[in-house]
Amino acid sequence: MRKTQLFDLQRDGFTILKDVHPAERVRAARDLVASIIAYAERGLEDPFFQYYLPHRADQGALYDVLQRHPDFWDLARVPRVLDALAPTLGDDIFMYENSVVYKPKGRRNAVPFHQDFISRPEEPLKLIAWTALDEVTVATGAMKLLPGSHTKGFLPWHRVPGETHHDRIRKDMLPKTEPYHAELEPGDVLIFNQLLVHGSDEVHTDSLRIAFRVSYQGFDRLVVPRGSPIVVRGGGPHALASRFSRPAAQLPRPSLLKRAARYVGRRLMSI
Ligand SMILES: O=C(O)CCC(=O)C(=O)O
Ligand SMILES: [Fe+2]
Repeated sequence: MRKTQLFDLQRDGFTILKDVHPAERVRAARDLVASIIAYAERGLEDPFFQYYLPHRADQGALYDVLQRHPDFWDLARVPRVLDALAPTLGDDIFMYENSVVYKPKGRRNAVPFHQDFISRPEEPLKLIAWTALDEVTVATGAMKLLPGSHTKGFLPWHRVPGETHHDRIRKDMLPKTEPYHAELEPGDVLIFNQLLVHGSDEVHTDSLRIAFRVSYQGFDRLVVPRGSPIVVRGGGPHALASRFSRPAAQLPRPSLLKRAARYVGRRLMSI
């Protein structure tokens, strides 16, 4: 087993959990991803298109796979990962979004230095669990992490329209920290704070360097970018009562116009 330095989520902005998933689980997920990529590359219909983001096999991103393929639950809900999130997020945790990321050969597949969800700074903090399904080395495109960069808040950034990873940290504002290359074995999990500056180089190897990533949030405020909120741990009536104490009858009702639009939308969807 490769030796991994010890990193602390609070201090460094990331940590690495070794051997979280057994080999059979990783292999099953890896096979599933291969078939999803093959389907996406054929350009077949996406029955989920109105709820979830379309897969981008050309960019090495398959979105919202957990909602489409419940087998991913085995990777997303493992106690060791949730236990590592709990000191930061609390005991009630839900999934914000999830995706599979990989390095398609022959495509521009570099990921410039960025912080996750930088265009939504008003939202609650997210932690990301990045599960290696393949061996991850410098040669196959390991994530480059700037230890401690999460302590500086959101950094000045700019958007490059038309690029896959369009939002990136301004080069002159990057912390002058030596990047750590997170080399991982299949089944290891990298957990990082969304504020941690990270990216990865362009590589072209036969390994697709597939990873399954989930971003998680606590219950301070429920926000999801698309689809529905999905509770990953806790969230029972006791937690709801302690956080959402207003009687439902007192909540503001959506306007007549909104209710009418929703009704028409539902009718159209049932056609
Ligand atoms: O796949 C990569 O190299 C980068 C992915 C990334 O930025 C992320 O998972 O947040
Ligand atoms: Fe990222």
